[in-house]
Amino acid sequence: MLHKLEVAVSILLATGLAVNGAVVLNCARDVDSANDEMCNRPVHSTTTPPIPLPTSTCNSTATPTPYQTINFSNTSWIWTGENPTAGGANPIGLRSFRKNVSTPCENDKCARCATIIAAVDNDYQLYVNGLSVGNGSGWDLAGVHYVPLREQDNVFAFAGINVPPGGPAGFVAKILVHYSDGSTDSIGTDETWRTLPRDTSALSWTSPNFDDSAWGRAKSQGPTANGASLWGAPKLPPALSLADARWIWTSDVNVGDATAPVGTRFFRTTHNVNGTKRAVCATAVIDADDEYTLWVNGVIVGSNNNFQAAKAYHIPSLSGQTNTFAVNASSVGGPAGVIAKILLVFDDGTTEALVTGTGWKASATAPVGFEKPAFDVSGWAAATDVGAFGRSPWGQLAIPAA
Ligand SMILES: [Ca+2]
Repeated sequence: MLHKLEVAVSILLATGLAVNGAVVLNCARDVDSANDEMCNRPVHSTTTPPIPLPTSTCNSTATPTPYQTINFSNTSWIWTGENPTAGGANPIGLRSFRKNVSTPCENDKCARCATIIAAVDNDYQLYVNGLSVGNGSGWDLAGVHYVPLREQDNVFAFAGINVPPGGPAGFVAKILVHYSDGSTDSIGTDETWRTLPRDTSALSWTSPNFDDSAWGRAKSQGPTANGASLWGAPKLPPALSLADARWIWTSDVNVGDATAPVGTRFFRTTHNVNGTKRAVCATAVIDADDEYTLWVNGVIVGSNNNFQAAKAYHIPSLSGQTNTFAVNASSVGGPAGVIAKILLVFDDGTTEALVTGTGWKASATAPVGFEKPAFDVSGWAAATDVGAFGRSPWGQLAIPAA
């Protein structure tokens, strides 16, 4: 039996998602039942150490590309099969789903990063090669996650949690693998995924070394095509939100100005890795009024001249420690601004967002080669903040879907 205070705590914890970083079981309904001891336990043994990525042996020949939108085509909602009726009610609690993906690393084609979209009834936590890389809730709107991969063998592990009052349970994901030569593969949830029809909290099941060969196969709860299952096709979020980025320009423009001098301006930021982790790849979303070119480490990422529509890019290869992003942007009339977010992915599974703001450097003039990492920006001023994302006349923009 739990005391009153403990009951209150377990109800507080019964949000189904991260508490101090650990996913907990959702036990509000059965606080006095025999399941008490299963409540509020982490989804896997926290003693499993993350296994860092080995140093790459593969040349990366991929170049930055427009972001490749993924979708849930050819995937199924899956669960354990504890209820043989697809879309039927399932027990409350945590279930585990694993997929081992082995791809040869040869001829400079090796797995490097992945984009993952996922949705669930009700909550999920995502692990890649034992690294906790994200979580999400709900079946209407997918989550998107950017993760580092090992070169050959990768294990994708999802904890799916059916929260009180239980009812149907389903999980769907699509994984887009980016290779070092610029090619891609996609892997979706289906009946090849491994699962067990019970709680696995006591197992180190998120570890890449865990042997799941004795596990059974997931059971389809219906395809993701609209109308073909209980949940249908989840909506996709933007590749990245720009909500916390600022419009910037040079100091000849003030916040909210409706006009700016016609001309080209130059912007840079350099990110240095903190600690021993290494940067692997990145996703960028950028927009400018009126046009821009974006570089990473002196290499062109892309350019555009439609201020009403942001563009997204996949940056397949970063330098491990220091990465420089440079933008030139031109205003041909009316207001002027640049707004961007760049999400860096590190080899320990963490990510960090760089957003435009006064931390960027800006200049009204720049010599040839200003985009090269070695260029000295010490004479440049801080960029001028000309407004929050959403300000008039740019509004919410059209941002490519994940
Ligand atoms: Ca449910």
